[in-house]
Amino acid sequence: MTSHSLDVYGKGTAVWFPDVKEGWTSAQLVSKDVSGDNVKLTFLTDDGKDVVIGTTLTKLSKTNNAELPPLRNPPMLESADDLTSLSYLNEPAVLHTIRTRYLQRNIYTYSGIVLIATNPFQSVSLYTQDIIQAYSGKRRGELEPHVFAIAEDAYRAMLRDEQNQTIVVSGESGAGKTASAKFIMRYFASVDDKDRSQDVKKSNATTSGMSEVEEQIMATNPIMESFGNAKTTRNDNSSRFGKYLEIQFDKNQNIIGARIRTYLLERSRLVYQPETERNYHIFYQLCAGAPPSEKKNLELGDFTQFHYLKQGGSGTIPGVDDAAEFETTQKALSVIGITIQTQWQIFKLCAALLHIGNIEITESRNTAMVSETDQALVTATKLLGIKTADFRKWLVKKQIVTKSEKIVKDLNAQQANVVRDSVAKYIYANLFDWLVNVINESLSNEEVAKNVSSFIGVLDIYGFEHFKKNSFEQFCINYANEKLQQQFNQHVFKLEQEEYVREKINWTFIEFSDNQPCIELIEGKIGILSLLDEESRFPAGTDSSWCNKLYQHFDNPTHKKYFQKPRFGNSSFIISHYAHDVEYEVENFLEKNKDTVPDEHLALLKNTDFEFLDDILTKGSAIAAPAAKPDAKRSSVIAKKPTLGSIFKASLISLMETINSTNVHYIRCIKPNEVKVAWKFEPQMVLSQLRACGVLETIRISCAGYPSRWTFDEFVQRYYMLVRSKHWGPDTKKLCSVILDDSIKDPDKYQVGITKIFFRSGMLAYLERLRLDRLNECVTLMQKNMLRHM
Ligand code: AOV
Ligand code: MG
Repeated sequence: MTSHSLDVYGKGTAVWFPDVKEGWTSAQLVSKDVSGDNVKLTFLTDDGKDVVIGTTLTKLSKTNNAELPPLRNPPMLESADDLTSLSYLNEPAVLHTIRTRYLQRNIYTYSGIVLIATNPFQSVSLYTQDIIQAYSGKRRGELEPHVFAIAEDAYRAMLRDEQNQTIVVSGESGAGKTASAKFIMRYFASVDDKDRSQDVKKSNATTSGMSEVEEQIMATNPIMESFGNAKTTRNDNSSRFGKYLEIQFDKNQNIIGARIRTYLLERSRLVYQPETERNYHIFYQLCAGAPPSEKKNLELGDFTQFHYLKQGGSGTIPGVDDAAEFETTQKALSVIGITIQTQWQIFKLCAALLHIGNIEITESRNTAMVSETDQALVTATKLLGIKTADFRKWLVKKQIVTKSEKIVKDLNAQQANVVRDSVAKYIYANLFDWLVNVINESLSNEEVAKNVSSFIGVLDIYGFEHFKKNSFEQFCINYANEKLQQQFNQHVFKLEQEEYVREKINWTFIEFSDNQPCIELIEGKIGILSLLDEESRFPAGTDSSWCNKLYQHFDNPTHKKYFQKPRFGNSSFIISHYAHDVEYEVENFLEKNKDTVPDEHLALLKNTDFEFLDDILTKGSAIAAPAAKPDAKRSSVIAKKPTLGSIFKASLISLMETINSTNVHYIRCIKPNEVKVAWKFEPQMVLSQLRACGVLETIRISCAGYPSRWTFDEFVQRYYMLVRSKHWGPDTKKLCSVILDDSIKDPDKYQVGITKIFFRSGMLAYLERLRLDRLNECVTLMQKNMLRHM
């Protein structure tokens, strides 16, 4: 045997060994003994330990060196800005590169088509106007990896292919999705592109240099965050709703509008916050920032005065001045075009909700009671413009309608609390949707919509969550992330490979982990959600009867890989998500899914004297029970009302359709440590995120594959000028091969399929350069000719 794959392991060769704390630790080969078939390798790790590996040549060649430690890259490559350019592409190499770069304060790294962003947890000077300008018009790879490069990429692709684009930002809670999405928005709003028509900017420019609509787009951030973000244990500014923002361009590539679609706002937060968490920012801002006269009118005080604000125990966030934030929110509302008067109606409604939360419900002999003179009751109903006595009555009683009669029954205190909270949640959800509608009307009216020629969408949803106690909200959030992960898998792996097969190009199939079974478990015909809906419709259904059905259906060998019954107890279930196993407590799932508000309350609210409340209940498209019809057959009305789970499922499916109809770009945010400390890198934590989000597998495929592809027609139309005109003719396929032969010397750089040509990464940039050179030549030639004839 002359040559063996063992040859790459020479004396001094650097390798990696697994390490509990560091993830991987480096080592060098110090001696290599081969006698006959036997092999003995001795390594010395960086922390001074000897590791001896004994094996045989036969085994090594059978397992393709699987027993030997993975190789380490030469130092020169170790801070490469694209992981796909590493010689040895293994898990330790990827981790080490991201780590090395992060410690050099480079938070961005490419991984083929994906941008990896590692949260610095500190403000970094990477986003100034100069830097925005620097990325404008540049091809990806010309400058350091950056979110701006991804934004520019999307913009160029929109121009070139006349196709809508989506930038999907993903990562776990607190990883930096919302921050990245905002930088992308800022890029589009502030970049001054020489190619773009300047008419709009000139006529509409404001002091910031942005056009009015660009300023409005930026103003949506503080508004949406005030009403939809909150402090959680994972993130001080955690998004509690999902958002798809479309930035709309006209045919001259000017930004002319925007549209926001939101996904399931977490409602339970309004009435309950776990320890150390907060309610939505807006309430604390209002309490801290309202001027004395308004405070008096709305009977507001310190946040500690309100049950809805103090349950988490921490009402302030280090480094955040709620009063100052309140000003920012107000300014942003004004920029969107919401008058000061309307703003105070919004805040009045918010105050009313806080007072609702303070209504004291007591119990005597199993019957709930609310005092007629309860101050919170009086204030809340006064602010809401509804009848105090009626509201009080329907807090503690319920009406049951049968075929022949109506019966009024007493509620106990616990039931009354649920009713009270349901009204507050209902109003807030409507207010939130109303705000989104107003923003959309102001950012993209019918006139604008007519002129939209394409859009770039930015998706920023709530990241994967895994708390001590997980409920319906975490279930929905993780389900959404599971769908996104699948979209990514499909994009990068499945569709890629299917196309190679379809186009009959030379290609070996690569395995990838498909999470379809997990999604099927959740949203399938007989899945967790459909069983939940079914149980929600049973009058006698309870959380635990539902839980038992889950066990019946899924606690078996077929579903074992994704569903488990916990070892102890009968009130929770475990799902093995792509990122993590999560145990969900079934308590309140049914209630949260049904999200019902008693008809009597709906009718009361409808009859309000407060016009604004009426407005948001009509215009806010929140999913409420249909307007109460006093003598309609209630049971059938309720049966038809869609559940939150089913609405969420439908909205996710439609989101996936939208995304799949666009050209997608991916940003993966990584949270480098649990404690939110600047520049602290916890290798194990990063590794598990890299594994979970498929970065490692993407690398494999990008390297082996052909990321860019053109149809023959498209290719000829763009690159015909690279060859002499005598070759030009009607046979496009033939012309393609002439152009390719002439321009690309290395035949491994492309493959010709049945309808398309496939290129290795980097080739497109190369062809574009040739094209530009050729065009410049032509221009020079023409100028010379003109001069000669003058
Ligand atoms: P998320 O959107 O991914 O979590 P955020 O974008 O809110 O996370 O980021 C959390 C915090 O990390 C921010 O408030 C910033 O303090 C910091 N951060 C993130 N990226 C950067 C950056 N590029 N530069 C400086 N600081 C940054 V959640 O919404 O919880 O899933 O539901
Ligand atoms: Mg967020």
